[in-house]
Amino acid sequence: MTEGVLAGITTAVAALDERQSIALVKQALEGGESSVRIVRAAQDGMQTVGLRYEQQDIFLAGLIMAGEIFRAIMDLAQPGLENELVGDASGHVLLGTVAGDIHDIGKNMAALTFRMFGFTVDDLGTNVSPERFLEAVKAASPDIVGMSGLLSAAFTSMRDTVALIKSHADELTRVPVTIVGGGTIDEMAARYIGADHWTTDAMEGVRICQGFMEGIRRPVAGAR
Ligand code: B12
Repeated sequence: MTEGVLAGITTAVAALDERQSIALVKQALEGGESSVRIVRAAQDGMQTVGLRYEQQDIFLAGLIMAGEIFRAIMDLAQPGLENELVGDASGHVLLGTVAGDIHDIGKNMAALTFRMFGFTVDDLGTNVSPERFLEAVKAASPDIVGMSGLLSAAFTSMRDTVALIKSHADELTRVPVTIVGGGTIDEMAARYIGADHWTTDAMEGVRICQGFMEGIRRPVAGAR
């Protein structure tokens, strides 16, 4: 039954049908469905919204509507996410949506997921310039710099940010690992950006960073 409800959520979000999206999310939650799976289903619907926009089947108002629907779904799913996503990783993440981009739904989800797994997150907000990232890296010495963005133009901002941080490595007490995220990033974009890691999924991003933190904590063989 729940697979059908999840598919219904994807379809309702894609159709920008707020009432149906909310009704199905409530039904899924009441049926004991995982909040992670519910949010993933909604995220798939958002991809279709993007395609509809590209094909000029919907316009800017449709994107705005999609954002509102996703927010409403997150309000319902968040308590469940907080129960499901638990971990005791520690590590400090500096996070922001890069210059020129104001998409923040994914960034906020990434922030929530990192926090749920025990990371400390400093969220710099949206439209964050490379210089602002560097300034914050110098001030806070984070383990990880996470950059979010969905626009093609954001890939250039990500590339500039990664390059600026690397070019100041000798002034930093710790060179942070860099990870970029966003549903429009692919292998080719990732290669262009040059960050250490990339992902289109917040959970996967957290796992990558957990692995990185474990790696730096593991004592070197033979060391006292
Ligand atoms: C909703 C939406 C909007 C809303 C955003 C609301 C908000 N507050 O964020 C509004 C209406 C503001 C908007 C505006 C625009 N948008 Co828009 N938008 C979308 C849409 C439909 C969904 C994005 C979304 O929220 N997805 C759901 C979230 C949860 O997914 P996500 O972001 O991928 O995040 C997940 C992972 O990627 C990951 N993640 C994200 N960041 C990070 C970071 C780290 C470190 C980690 C580890 C993980 C991680 O975690 C999340 C959960 O798993 C997309 C379509 C798409 N394919 O994405 C278009 C899309 C991104 N928009 C697009 C466009 C063109 C625009 C506008 C230029 C439209 C216009 N003419 O004005 C403006 C740009 C404004 C700007 N300067 O940024 C295009 C971009 C095309 C391109 N390649 O450049 C897209 C792809 C639509 C399309 N197919 O044409 N948009």
